[in-house]
Amino acid sequence: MSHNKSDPRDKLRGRSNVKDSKELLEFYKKLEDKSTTAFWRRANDIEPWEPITRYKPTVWRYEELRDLVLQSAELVKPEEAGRRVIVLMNNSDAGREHTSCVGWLFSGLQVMKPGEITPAHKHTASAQRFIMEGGGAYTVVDGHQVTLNKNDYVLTPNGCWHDHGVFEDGQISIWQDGLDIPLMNSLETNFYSVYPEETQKTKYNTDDSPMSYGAPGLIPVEREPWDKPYSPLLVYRWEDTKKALYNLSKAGDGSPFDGYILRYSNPVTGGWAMNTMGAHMQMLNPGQHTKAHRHTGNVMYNCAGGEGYSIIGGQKYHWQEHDIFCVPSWVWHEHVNTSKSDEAFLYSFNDFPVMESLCVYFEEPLDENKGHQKLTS
Ligand code: GTQ
Ligand code: FE2
Repeated sequence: MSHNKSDPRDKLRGRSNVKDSKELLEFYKKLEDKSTTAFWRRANDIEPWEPITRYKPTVWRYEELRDLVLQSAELVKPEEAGRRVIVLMNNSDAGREHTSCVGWLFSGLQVMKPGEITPAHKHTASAQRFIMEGGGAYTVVDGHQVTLNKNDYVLTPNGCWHDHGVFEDGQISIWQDGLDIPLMNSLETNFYSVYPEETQKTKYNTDDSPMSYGAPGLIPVEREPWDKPYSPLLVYRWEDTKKALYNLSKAGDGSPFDGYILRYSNPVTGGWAMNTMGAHMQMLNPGQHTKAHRHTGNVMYNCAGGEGYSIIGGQKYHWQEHDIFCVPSWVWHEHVNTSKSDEAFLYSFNDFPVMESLCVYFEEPLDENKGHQKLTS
């Protein structure tokens, strides 16, 4: 966290304001020799007045990436690559250092052709996937096979065995993976194992998870009570999500910052579907321009339909279907649907569950200028 800008508040009592002198510089050298340092030399950097993200708003345009992703499918085999994924990296030193798309979130585009599989494995990192293209794909999570179609949202909770594939009669499939790999590596908690066989044998009927837990407000009673620390619903179908958004739009005004927005939740607890990452789908009405706010926590967006732009940190970033962009911690943002006739949909995933469980989720609206940012060129 580098805080090089001088802030007039740094002159206040309680801030570090020590001038270097010859004696002090000699003293600092002696400290360094003993693996120590003087707190006041670093205090203003490590105690910023407010969060200073090292990540930059970044856009990944699907038009530019799609061909490269498809090329990867010709160049390497998924079983050789382990996972054939093109990683999205934040346009910043921190992004490259941590293989991060923003903050502690990793993301990449995974492609699979009909008949291909990704070998079974598990890791401490949790994963979620947003299906951008294709059909006739599936994943197997701890023996539960889940079929996947466009705009479905699917979970691979931490520690679950998983392998994926596309059926022989399916279509080439591209999905956006979101994992907490940078967080797990920063916490130094990341374990990885390979399954004894290339793929898991499914242990349940295909789609038993959505067929058991996918009906709104209804939880099966004939099963063992669900006691795992993540959602028993492993896939959230686009047709259900879309219907729920249109219904929500008839129920009221929605959020001033996000339009109509739904959280993918654990149907048993109502909480987040997984412990470290959450996700939303939101809908903006034709012409809607939301108000700006900012919050701690990092967000990766994927336009699930429609077109518009977001103003992030005072700059405009246009998006259309399947463009991906990020909003780093504590950066102002607002969204605009530029169509006069069609709704716009934004899928997003985030690290809010981490922020909330550590009691460090903070949020504020922009008060000035009627809640809209001034554009900086
Ligand atoms: O599909 O299991 O993008 O383990 C990165 C790591 C996907 C996966 C990624 C993974 C996977
Ligand atoms: Fe994985």
